[in-house]
Amino acid sequence: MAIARDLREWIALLEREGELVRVTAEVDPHLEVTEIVDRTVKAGGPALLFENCKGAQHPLLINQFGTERRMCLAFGVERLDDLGAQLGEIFELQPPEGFAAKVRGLKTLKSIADARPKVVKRGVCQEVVLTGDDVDLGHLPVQTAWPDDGGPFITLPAVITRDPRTGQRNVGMYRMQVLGQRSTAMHWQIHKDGRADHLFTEGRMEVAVALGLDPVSAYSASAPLPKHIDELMVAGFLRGEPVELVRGVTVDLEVPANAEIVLEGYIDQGDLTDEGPFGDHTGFYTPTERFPVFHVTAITMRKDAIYPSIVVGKPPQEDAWLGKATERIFLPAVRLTVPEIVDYDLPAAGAFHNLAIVSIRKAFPGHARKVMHAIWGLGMLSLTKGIVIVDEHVDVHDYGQVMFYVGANVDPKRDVMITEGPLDHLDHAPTLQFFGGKIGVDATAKGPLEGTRDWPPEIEMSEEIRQLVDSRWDEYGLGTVVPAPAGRIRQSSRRLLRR
Ligand SMILES: Cc1cc2nc3c(=O)[nH]c(=O)nc-3n(C[C@H](O)[C@H](O)[C@H](O)COP(=O)(O)O)c2cc1C
Ligand SMILES: [Mn+2]
Repeated sequence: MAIARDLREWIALLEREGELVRVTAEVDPHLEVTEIVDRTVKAGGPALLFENCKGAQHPLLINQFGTERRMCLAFGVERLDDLGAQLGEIFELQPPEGFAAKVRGLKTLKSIADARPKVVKRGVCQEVVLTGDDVDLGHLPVQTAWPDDGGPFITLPAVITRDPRTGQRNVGMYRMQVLGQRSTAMHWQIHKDGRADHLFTEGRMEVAVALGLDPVSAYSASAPLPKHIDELMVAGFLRGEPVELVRGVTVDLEVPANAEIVLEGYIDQGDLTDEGPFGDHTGFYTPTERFPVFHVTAITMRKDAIYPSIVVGKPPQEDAWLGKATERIFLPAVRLTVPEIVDYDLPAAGAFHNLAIVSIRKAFPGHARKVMHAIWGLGMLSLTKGIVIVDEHVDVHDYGQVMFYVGANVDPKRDVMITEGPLDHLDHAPTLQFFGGKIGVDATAKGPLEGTRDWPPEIEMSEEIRQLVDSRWDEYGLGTVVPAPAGRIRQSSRRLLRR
């Protein structure tokens, strides 16, 4: 499946697939767009291109990622699960045996070699160059999303910085509150790479912000990669084609050549502003906090540039699908360090850091706790507040099934672990910001070595009778009203724990 190479190709693809509606009526980016989008997202509706935004000179694209189907179109895959396979191939690369395996291995190596961004001379993102007094963020249809928001916020940016120690690039998605014609706040949270780059920089730091990228590059800015890994390299790998970059006009940074809009500028050490409040993906307003000021020295654009936005708020919102992509893409990486993990699910309703459901191949007493500790030590997953561990046969994406095992398999005194550690920047529940309690629930089957009485077998119909009923179904005259029994619950890990 073809992957869109820039935002225009992406919009054309969405239109061909019946996944985009153009709205010509004048709408107000102040609150009105949010209400339209909130209803559209929750109904599984299309991407929206608002062509006539009150007070602005540019159209606004929103809800481009708002369904599983669009997410698959963005990445050129049939199912989101296929996303993990691409990275999985790299992690599982073994010295090949036989010709076919060698060819496959070479292909994988080539796709890694081709992933690095490529610097080119010219890019459409610089068709229009505005500097000095011509810079005016007021021309963009920046949304004020919720009634108590502190102002308009740029919500879908790819913020490009450089680590002064290594010269390595970082790209992060950090919202930017518009403060005036030529300045914004930069909301990089305490655990993020852009903030670390800033802390290591003395004096002035150059920053570039790309808006309106091809969907894979835009996604990559939100991917929780280890600091030394360039998000645009991963984008190139996932696209199967390197991201092209051009040199900035007023900054010594490279920016994606295909961007609709680029903001170039700088942040001075110690130059802070009040940021917020902001109706956040937690479903609550995050209060005002001090964050750095970003001064814009140039806006470069494509002709007739399209401005991208996203609404976050009470889940589910569009960002739920960016999160699901991350969940699927990173499963092989998680398994690389914790191979007994079969699958995991971060429910959108848990705002991603509140709850992780993890299925494991349990092999020894206390195994569930080992996996909890591993997750609390793993990249951004370390911020997870609650973890539920289930046996490998449980479908972690079926929350009813998970609740069944949490209810049935758990002795709260024995199987619940309360501990503490770092928490998400935005979590308002803990007594202290950034640090507080964690809960782990072991909902696996237990054995005598874990101090239980005899564990009863789970109810299952015999295969013989299932087949009999299958073969006689038509005779009963029930048609298809009665659904086939849900997936068979396979043997649980309790056998392993029995001596
Ligand atoms: C729509 C959206 C908005 C986000 N806004 C912020 C934000 O304002 N501040 C922040 O630190 N992270 C935000 N994130 C999460 C970061 O983009 C994510 O943690 C990413 O990994 C950061 O890049 P980094 O790991 O290079 O720092 C947002 C994510 C999404 C999908
Ligand atoms: Mn990063």
